[in-house]
Amino acid sequence: MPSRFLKLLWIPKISNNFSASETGKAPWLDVDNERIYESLALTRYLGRKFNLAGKDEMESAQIDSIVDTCKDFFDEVQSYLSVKRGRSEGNLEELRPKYDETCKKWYTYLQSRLDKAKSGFITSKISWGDFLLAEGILTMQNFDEEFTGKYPKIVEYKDRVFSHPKIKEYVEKRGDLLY
Ligand SMILES: N[C@@H](CCC(=O)N[C@@H](CS)C(=O)NCC(=O)O)C(=O)O
Repeated sequence: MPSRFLKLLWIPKISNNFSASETGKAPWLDVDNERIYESLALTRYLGRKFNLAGKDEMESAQIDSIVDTCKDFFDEVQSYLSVKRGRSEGNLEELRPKYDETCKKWYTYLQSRLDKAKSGFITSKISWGDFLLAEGILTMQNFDEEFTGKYPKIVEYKDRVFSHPKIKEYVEKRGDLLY
């Protein structure tokens, strides 16, 4: 399974050994005697711990909000992407108008948040939310050959996040991830 999921193994203490999971799901994060299940809960925890969770309560709320909105977006386009990836049967042409409309709505909204923040990120400085959104944009580029042409400013945003000095080397070294 050459996916981003396995890459989590690079990070000590994040595990995907399903048999050790009390919920039957991965990933989880072990910290001392505590265990955090759920990808967003553990990402949010790491964001707070490493000062990547917004400068105040409002910024933290805006990060949580846009991440939840992004999750809804992917739930809505799932049926199209799943057929596009060859994981399920379906008629791409029939699914395309709804997919296009959902993309337009979500990426127009994301662009408006970026324009409002003026920092190049979703809040006044880079946050865990930007990491998550950038990964989602890479996924869209991987599966929709028209995406970059349609949303060049959104792709610029992803490239800005990935060229941040603290993650640039990691992003370059991890290689292509088709997920
Ligand atoms: N809401 C959970 C979903 C986790 C999830 O579905 N993980 C998959 C792997 S990506 C899993 O554990 N699948 C095993 C199973 O459902 O049996 C999260 O975001 O952490």
